[in-house]
Amino acid sequence: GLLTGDPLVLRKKRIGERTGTLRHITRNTKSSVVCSMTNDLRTENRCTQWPESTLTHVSHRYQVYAEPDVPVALNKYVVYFHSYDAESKRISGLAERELTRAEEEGPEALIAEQRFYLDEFWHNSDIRIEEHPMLQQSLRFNLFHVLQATGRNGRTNIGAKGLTGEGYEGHYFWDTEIYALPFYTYTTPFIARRLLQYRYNTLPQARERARELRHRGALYPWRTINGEEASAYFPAGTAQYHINADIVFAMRKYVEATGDLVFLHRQGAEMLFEVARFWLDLGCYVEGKGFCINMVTGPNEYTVLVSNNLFTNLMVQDNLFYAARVARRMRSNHPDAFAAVAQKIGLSDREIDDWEQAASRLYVPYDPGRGLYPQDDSFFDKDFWDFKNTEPYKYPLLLQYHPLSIYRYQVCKQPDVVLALLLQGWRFSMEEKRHNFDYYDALNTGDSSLSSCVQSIVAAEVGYIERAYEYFMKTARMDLDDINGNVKDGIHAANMAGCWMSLVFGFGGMRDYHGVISFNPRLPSRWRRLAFNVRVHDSLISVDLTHHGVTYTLLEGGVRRIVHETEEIELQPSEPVFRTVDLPGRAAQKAAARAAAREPLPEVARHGQ
Ligand code: IFM
Repeated sequence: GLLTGDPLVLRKKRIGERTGTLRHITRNTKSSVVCSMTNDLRTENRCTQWPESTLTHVSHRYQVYAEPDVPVALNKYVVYFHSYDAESKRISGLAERELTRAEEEGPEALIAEQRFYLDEFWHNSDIRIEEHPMLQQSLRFNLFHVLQATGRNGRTNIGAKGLTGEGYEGHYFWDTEIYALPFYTYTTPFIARRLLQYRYNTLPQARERARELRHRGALYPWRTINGEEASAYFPAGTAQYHINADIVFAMRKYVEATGDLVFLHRQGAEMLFEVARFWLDLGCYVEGKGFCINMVTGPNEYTVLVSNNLFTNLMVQDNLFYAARVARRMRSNHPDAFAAVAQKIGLSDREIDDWEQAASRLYVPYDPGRGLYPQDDSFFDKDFWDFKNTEPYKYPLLLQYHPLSIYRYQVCKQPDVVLALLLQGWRFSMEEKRHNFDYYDALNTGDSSLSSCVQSIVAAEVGYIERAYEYFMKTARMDLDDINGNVKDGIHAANMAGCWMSLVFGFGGMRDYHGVISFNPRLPSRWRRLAFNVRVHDSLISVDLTHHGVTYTLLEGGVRRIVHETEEIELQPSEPVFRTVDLPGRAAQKAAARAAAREPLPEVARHGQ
C-alpha cells in the first residue's frame, strides 16, 4: 500500500487492476511527488485479489489458496518521481512509463543492474576489520545507509537522518560537507561531485540570503532542502556561518583529490568567489588584532554568538587564500574560464588582492601562557560546567536546561577546537594538538552525534589509542545498538559517514594536506588487521595494516606518490610496498611539517589575549 501523511496534499489517485498511482503536492513548498506501483503475482494456485483505496492510500490485497509445492511469487515494482525531475503535470505519466519499462526488463535484469552498482560501491568503499564480525557488520550497515541516504541527482542531498525518520524534518546541514564528503571524495568521487553540484544549483538562493542579511556574496543556509534557510533558531542556525567555509573546504578537497578542473572552472570557482566576497563583507579589521569575524556560532552549539571562533576563523582563512590562488591561477592558465566567471559576477582584480590581504591578517586567538587556543574571544572567561553534579539522565543538556543556562559555561556539545585540529591539522604541532585535545576533550559532553568520530580521530593522532577506540566503538554501533536512544527519529547519517573517517583518518592515519596524501597508521591492539581502499585521481590505493606493518598496493591507475610517515613513496602498478609502522604521533608531526613546507602559507599571526 502507499500511505500519505499530513504535509502532503492529494492531487491525483489512480488504481488499476494491478497498479496504483498517487500524486501529491507538499503543503508548504508546493513540490509535486508521484509514487506509482505495479504488482506482478505469479502462481498456479487459485487466488483472488481486490484493490483497496482511501483518500490517503492505494493497495491491492491478495488471497492465495496455496497448495503444497506450488510456488507463489510476487514482484512488486515501485517508482518515485518529483517535480525536480520534470514539470509537475508530466511526472505521473513519466512514472507510469518507467514502471512499464521496469516490468519489461524484469526482476533479474534490475537485480543485476543493482548488483553491479553495489559491487562497484563496495569495491571502492569496503573496509575490512579481520575477525571482528560485529564491527564488520556495523561498518557495512553504516556505509550502506549513507549510500541509501544520498541524493545523487545534483538537486537533492543527504538529510541528517537520511530517509529513515522525521528528525530534523529531512533537512540538509554541514553534515554533508564535513562528514560525508570525505568518504565520497576518496571512494566514489562522482557522488561527491553531485553533492557539490547541489550547492552550485542552490547558489542563487545563497546570494539572495546574503542580500537579505545585507551582505555581498553568498551565504548558504544552515539547514535547508530547497536552498532557502530553514533554521528556526538563528543563534544555533544561521549564525553558524561556518557552513559557507565548510562547503568551500569540501570542494577544495574534492578538486585536489580528483583534479576535476572542469567542475572548478564551471561551477566551483563561482561559489568560491561569492563565498570569499561574503567573508570580506562579514569581517572587519580591528586594531591590534587584524581581520576579525564577530557574532558567529561555531560548531559547538553550546556556545553561541561569539567573536573570533577559532574554527570559523581558520576555515575562513583557508577559504580566502584558496580563493585568491584559484583566481590568479585561472586568470593566467585558463583565461577564458576566468573571464566567464569574472564577468558573470562582476569580479574585480582589487577584490582578489583584498581576499589575500584579509587572509594574511586573519586573527587567530591564542593564549601563549597556557599554550591553548580559546574556542573564541570570551570562552576562557566563562566558568566551567559542573560535570561532577550533572546526573547521567541530564544529558543531552539541551533537553534539560534553558539554552542561556548552558551558554554561559565552558562546555561543548561537539568538537569545535578539536575539529579545527583535524581539518586544519598542518598548522598545529603535535604538542599543541595533544594539549588542546586534553583540554577540550574534558569539556565535551558528546551530546551531538557528530562528536565521537572526530574525537576518535584526533585521539588516535595524538597517541591515545584506547580513548580513540572507545570513541570509535560508539561511532560504529550508534544506530545498530541505539546508543543515544533516539533512532526512532532516524539514523545519524553524519556519524555513519564519520565511521569511515574514524577508520581511514583515525587508525589509518590518512591526511590530505594541500593535495599530498600521507598515512601514519596505528592499529588498535585488539585488531589483527584493518584494510581499506582510497581513490586519488585515477588511482585506487589499497592500504592493508597489521601489527607487522602496512602494505600499500596500487590497484588501479598510474604511478602515484604517497607519503608513509615521513617517507615519500612512488607506488607502481602491481608492486606492493611494505613498511613497518613508527610510533604514533612522531611521524604524523613530521608529515604535517613536510606538508606545510611543500606549500608554505604566509605566517599566521597568533595573538595573545
Ligand atoms: O548539523 C548538526 C549539528 O552540528 C548538531 N546538531 C545536529 C545537526 C544535524 O545533524
